[in-house]
Amino acid sequence: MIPISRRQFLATSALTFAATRLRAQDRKQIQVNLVIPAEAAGAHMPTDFVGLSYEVEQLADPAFFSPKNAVLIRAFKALSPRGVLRLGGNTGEFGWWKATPDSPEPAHPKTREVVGEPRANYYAVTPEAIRNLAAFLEATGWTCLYGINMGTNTPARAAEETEFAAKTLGSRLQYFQIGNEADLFSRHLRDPQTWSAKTYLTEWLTLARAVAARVPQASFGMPDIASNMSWLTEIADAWGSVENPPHVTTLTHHYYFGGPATNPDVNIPNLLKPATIAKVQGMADTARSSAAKMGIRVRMTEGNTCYRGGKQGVSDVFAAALWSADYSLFLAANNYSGINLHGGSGMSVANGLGGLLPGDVMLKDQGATPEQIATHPHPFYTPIASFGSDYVLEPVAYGLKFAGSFSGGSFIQADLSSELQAAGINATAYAAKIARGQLSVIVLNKDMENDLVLRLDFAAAKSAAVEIETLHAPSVESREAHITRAVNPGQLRNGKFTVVVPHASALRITVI
Ligand code: BDP
Repeated sequence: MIPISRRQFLATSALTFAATRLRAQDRKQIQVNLVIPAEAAGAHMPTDFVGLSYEVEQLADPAFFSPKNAVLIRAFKALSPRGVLRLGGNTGEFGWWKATPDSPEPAHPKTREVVGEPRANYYAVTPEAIRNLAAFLEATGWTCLYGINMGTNTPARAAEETEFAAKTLGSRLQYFQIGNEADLFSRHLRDPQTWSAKTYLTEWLTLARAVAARVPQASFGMPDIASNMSWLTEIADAWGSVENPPHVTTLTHHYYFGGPATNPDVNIPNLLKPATIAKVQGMADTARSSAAKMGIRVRMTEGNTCYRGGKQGVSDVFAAALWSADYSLFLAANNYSGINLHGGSGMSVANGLGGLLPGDVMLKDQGATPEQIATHPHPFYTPIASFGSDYVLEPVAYGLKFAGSFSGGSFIQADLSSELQAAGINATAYAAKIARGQLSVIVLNKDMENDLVLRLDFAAAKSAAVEIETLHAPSVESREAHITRAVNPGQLRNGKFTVVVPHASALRITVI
């Protein structure tokens, strides 16, 4: 350390003090009053709303989702006591079912090698991997959505694999998904001249029927599209004329805020601005009305901040926690049955994307050595990251966990976010009657400058005691996130409670 003289020290601290004062002066306190009605007439948030998405290729290492992977089990449980693990992703199209150690690798169909698209890296899915997965789910308390290959599979192999998976996973299996982001198959897996929602549905029905013939109780989620929401409308319109339709319980789609990492628009201010969440409304409306037509629910089965592996400084910092909390609650309030944020090992995600992830390429530009890049253990967006033999929850997972505290509750229909934004603060709020009938409000102050002075009026509160949980970090750029519970934060007075929600933080206030 360079020694510092007292004089220099005083000069530096005076400067720091002046800077702090200046920042504090710039900062405004915006006061808003919100009345929280008691009627919970809004959407119900299922107890298993929270979820993660991993590449199917993760199964190529049977030791990953295994009862022996105690550190990963602990991380899953810390995120949710009843989450949903979705297996899918681009690598899902290249897994083949290897029923016995002697089963020969089948001949694979020819696919096009397209730069930037997933490469045909085939790997085997074995009974051992599925047995370990079942025990891993048992140990975590989670269930799964099991993805099988559509891109390069045959109906016979699909039937064989799902038969084994259904038998082995038992009640830990919610449903099967066949194919990942088939709306993008025209790029490398199918003929762009003929590929459409219609041809997809025909192919999907052939595979699903082969599965249902062998596993009569099989349920399905579909179509797991990347972004072409018109497929949902087309499928819902066509569904009525499908004879003896397989048992589909969930309409599924994906969503990434932006990407890839090299795109300058993928930045913290854009991630947090009100329009980011508002834009998702159209997507949610299409999904919801299509699902209603089919008499089923919607799930956002894969997504995150930034596609192609995420972006350093955006996907892996506290801003991502504020985004994921807001986005999760928004979807839950829009009647989604759940959300699965994508991640996993760097290798499996990179394999699904045809090589080095853009974020890793950028690491190289910042002077990282080839070894550092080759061994970068996780994509920047992953909710659970590996460091050596440890697995830790990343900020984006903390946002999901924080939102998950409403699981089992029902939303109170009140557009609190509009009231906050009308007052000039970049904040959103959701109110719910949670599991034991308690009133609870989550307020996300995504404003990077202004603090929110919130006067809550719980007109119908039956108790005066409150509990406060805070989602916070030193700044939006911090590589950390914390959830802290306040002890004795105060009492309601005539149902009213005033609380400050500091800029770039979130609070959950519950009448207990
Ligand atoms: C989706 C794929 C997934 C990728 C992800 C990404 O399903 O396999 O890892 O995007 O771009 O398209 O990061």
